[in-house]
Amino acid sequence: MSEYRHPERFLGLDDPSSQRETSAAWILPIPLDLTTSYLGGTRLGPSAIIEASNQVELYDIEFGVEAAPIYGVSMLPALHPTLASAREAVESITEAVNALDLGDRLLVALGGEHTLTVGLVAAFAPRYPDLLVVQIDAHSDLRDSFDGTPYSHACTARRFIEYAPALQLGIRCWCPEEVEFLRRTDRVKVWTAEAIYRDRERHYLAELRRAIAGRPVYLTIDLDGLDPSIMPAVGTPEPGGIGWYDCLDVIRTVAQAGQIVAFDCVELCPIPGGHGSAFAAARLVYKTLNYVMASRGQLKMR
Ligand SMILES: [Mn+2]
Repeated sequence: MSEYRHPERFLGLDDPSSQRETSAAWILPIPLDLTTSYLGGTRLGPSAIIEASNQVELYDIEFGVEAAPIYGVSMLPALHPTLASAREAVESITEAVNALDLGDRLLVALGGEHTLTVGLVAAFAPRYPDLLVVQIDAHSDLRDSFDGTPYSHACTARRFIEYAPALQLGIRCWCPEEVEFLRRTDRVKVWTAEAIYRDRERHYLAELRRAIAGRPVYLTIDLDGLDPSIMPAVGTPEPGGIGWYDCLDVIRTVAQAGQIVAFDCVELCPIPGGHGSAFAAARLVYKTLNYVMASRGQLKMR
């Protein structure tokens, strides 16, 4: 495995918009790639997103400004979890996040495989007792165990709902165990990718708003939740995913209806010629940052 490297700046921001102390958002690259089951390579996801971010246009038409320099984005050194076991990797992420002097800054984790979300939710749940997880994903990730570990990326949601209940959007792939679990749990509410696609009146956004109801939210974006036509570079591309504008609608609604305290963007698995996926991921992270900063009063909708 080659040494992990990524560019030093996010969105090409230079000083003073990227100073650690004054930035309202901190980017934490976590190049974890331990339990990936199909195509490996998610450890290269953070560097690809950061590199692509330097090509993203800073002007955001929804807000009518070059948004990032207004609130500031600083990049933290990459977090390399302990790799002794998946459980220890997750625990080391929680410890590292707990050691950050975040204040009320927004933490943005870039993965890396989805397992890392468990460590992050475990860090944030004690600070926000009413925390909800909103998960954009093709998979419900509710298996109790996979490939011999309860900390596989296929078990991500099953583990984090031990800390906070979840709203899942974009799901289109289940196993019988997950379907059965969904019948008996009240910890998970699902909007399938097909339901979102067929709901041309967007009633689901009002339901989502009601389900969030002002609560603190941890948002986890598994990029395979998006349709593979816009996001082919993922380990397990499933057809029929969320479209770009539907995804922005979801994230905008979540940011307005609740308070996003942290988010992650995971499972980018760079493939040759796949820079379009890295760019879409970088653009999605930037849009999410802007929606959160707008909800915090730092930007105004035009
Ligand atoms: Mn997934």
